Amino acid sequence: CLNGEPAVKRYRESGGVEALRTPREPQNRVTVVLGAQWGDEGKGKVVDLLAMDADIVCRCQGGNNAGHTVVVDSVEYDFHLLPSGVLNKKAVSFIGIRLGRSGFPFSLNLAKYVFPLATIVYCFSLCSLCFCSLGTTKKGIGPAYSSKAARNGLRVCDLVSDFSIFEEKFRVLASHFQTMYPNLNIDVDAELEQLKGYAERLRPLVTDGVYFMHKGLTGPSKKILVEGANAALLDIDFGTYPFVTSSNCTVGGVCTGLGVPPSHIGRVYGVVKAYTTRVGVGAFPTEQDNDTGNLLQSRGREFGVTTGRRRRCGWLDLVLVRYAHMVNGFSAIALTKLDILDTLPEIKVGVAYTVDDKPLPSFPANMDVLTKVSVTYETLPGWCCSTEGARNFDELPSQAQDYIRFIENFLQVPVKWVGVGKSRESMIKLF
Ligand code: 2SA
Ligand code: GDP
Ligand code: MG
Repeated sequence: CLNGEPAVKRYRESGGVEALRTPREPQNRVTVVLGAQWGDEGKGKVVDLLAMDADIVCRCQGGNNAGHTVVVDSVEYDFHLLPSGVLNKKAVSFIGIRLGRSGFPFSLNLAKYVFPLATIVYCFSLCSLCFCSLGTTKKGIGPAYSSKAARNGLRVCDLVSDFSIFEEKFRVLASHFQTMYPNLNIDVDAELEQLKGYAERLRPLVTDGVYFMHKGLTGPSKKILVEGANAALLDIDFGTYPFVTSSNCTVGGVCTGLGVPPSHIGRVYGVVKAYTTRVGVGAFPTEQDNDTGNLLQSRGREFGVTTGRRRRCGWLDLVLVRYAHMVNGFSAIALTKLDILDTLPEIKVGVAYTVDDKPLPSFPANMDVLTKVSVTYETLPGWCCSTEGARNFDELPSQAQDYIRFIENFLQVPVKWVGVGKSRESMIKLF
């Protein structure tokens, strides 16, 4: 106490208290890119574009269930865990907390190593209430996040600290899971040997995420980009539960995943595909299980990047995107894959839901209700010509321009980019 006295005196005399009480604008803010539907909207491509002049590119949630595609100079890259901005050599790539406070992805993989076997991943891929399939990627996402909530997860900060303590915890945990799942056969010594090797390789790459982000946010001007994985309707809290992933894929996940204060959240860009896809199971009101769906699937090459599963396809559902906007507060939208609609003579857009002829005031939280909704569509004329070569808004056919304006008007959010092909160049910037 006495030691601190001179410091307190100096603080009082300098009038520092006044300075502290004066509201200050946060210095740097993060720009966030989020999926606004059920994933695979083209987030990777948008992140790659924005990352060209970023200083830091971060992943904040999810795991290697994600598959983000980036096409540069005709080379296609699929990212699962690494941020899609990794192609910019000047930017530091950073992977947020997952199960631990240290900035590295390993905590998730670690949980997977604790429950490595098919039995457990399989158990977590079923709904515990009715045992129906949840359509997961079987990458261990459910087990990892369950372990986090059960507070028995081993974290990356454990791995890179004293390995003998880590080993002790690992053995206890392995025997706990062997008791829970008698068929589970873990070669604990072999796992530990492998993990020890990983610990050595990862230690130099691990940092305390909170300090790292704080430094980036409060130091000299920096462009910081955050890449959301999965999407709003797969969010564990706001998505189509239980057919969701286990993380928060909406904007709150940025704060909890990176330790970033909300005041440092800047622009939030929602990525919206010009139609809708869903990989896995669960209600999908605008799904077209017909020729239209097949056309979108084949023209859009809609296959899962991680599992290779065929994606279900349907019309753009603006009720759903508006709901995603309510949760995320999009500053603007990147509308991708407009070119996939090029051959359609008319295009439908879902604008309202009814159940038993009664309009629903909001996107239903209850999946039994969502399964029953009838969708009211607006039909817009197609353009029946290629948009692939368009490089500015004026070069798009007038019907395509109207389609974009219709979306903006419905959502009351501006469209900032329009995608007309896979490559970086085929992203039209509107403003
Ligand atoms: P999980 O594995 O526990 O996260 O699965 C839970 C639900 O989340 C869905 N999910 C996804 N949806 C779209 N894309 C994802 N990534 C891959 C891709 C998917 C793939 O980019 O194509 O390859 O199949 C992704 N990851 C998870 C999943 O389908 C479940 O509905
Ligand atoms: P993410 O998970 O949101 O990053 O999306 P994915 O990479 O899983 O799926 C999007 C797919 O669409 C990838 O194959 C992209 O290369 C592709 N893609 C992205 N934008 C466009 C676009 O505007 N037009 C076309 N034709 N393909 C696109
Ligand atoms: Mg994807």
